Amino acid sequence: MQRCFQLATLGAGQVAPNPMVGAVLVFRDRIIGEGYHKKYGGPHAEVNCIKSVSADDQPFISQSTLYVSLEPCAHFGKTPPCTDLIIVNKIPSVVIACRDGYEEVNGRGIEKLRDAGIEVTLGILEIEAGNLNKRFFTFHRQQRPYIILKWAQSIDGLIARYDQKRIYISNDYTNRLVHKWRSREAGILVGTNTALNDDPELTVRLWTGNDPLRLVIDRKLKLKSTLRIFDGKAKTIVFNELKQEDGADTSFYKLDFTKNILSQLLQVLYQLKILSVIVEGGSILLQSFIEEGLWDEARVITNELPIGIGMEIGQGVMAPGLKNEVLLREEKLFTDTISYYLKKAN
Ligand code: AOF
Ligand code: ZN
Repeated sequence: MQRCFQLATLGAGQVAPNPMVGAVLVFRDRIIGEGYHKKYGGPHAEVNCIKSVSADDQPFISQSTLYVSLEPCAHFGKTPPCTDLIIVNKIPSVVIACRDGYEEVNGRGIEKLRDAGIEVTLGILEIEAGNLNKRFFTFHRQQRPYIILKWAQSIDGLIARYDQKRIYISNDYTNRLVHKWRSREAGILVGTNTALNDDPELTVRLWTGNDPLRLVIDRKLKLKSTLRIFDGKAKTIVFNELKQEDGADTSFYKLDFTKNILSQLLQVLYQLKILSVIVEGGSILLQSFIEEGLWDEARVITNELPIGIGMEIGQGVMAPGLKNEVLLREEKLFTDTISYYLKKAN
């Protein structure tokens, strides 16, 4: 199963809104096939696994055990059901890490296998499997994207200057890591002032991978089209109260700003099948996610250099304050410390 997870992870950033899935076929303690879901719309892990079996080993398929990190699907989606493939290949035993939370599947795959007389073992490394596809499971269970809050702060807890001049807090190594993070998420969100003052591009440049969908809140549509987020390098959605319009590079979604906008915004993202979103500022927007308990993970970068030497930030905008957080781990990248937090379960 560990090997299934390793394989599954190779699909990171390529398979959303599908989950990452890996499969391994074992005959008498020997792996005879391996596969993973490589690309959205492409063959599932089980298909690639069975296809990988060499001609010499093919006679053993019907005596092997299939390990798979997610319940095999039982529905016709972009591809035919994996359960049928398993049944046709007469695989006698299937070991599954966890159920598929997608309503089209959700237990039906397991049922179908058992009905066909296949021995099914469920729940092997289930927690790890849940973590692996935390975005997918949160999306289907909570009907909203998985939300990651991210910010960089100085050692005295400031994230921006009062005079709105852009400052660079995290170092080059951390910036590269942040681009890797971006490549793993389906959407990236900033507030109006961050888009205006920092003029961020919000793309993946220091890493390879797909750009997330750029998301910006701009109630009165005051952001100029010369800003980098409108450069057409990736698609941008503007949440506003004035217009609704679908464009090739930029789309506009109307929200009711007299009501809670975060829940409306997340509803739109859910409909667009955006599995995850990384919120990169500013402080007010980040804090509103925290206040409403609408977050799953926070990644806080702290530049450890003393003020005056490292950043000369002076007085500025205070970093958000987390609530109900658990510190998962910390890592050091040269002058930066990166703290990973999870929100406590309600
Ligand atoms: C599996 N093995 O490797 C994956 C599964 O549109 P489709 O046909 O690609 O189906 C997508 C759904 O299938 C997805 O929402 C999830 O429930 C399941 N993903 N299932 O048996 C796989 N990636
Ligand atoms: Zn499948």
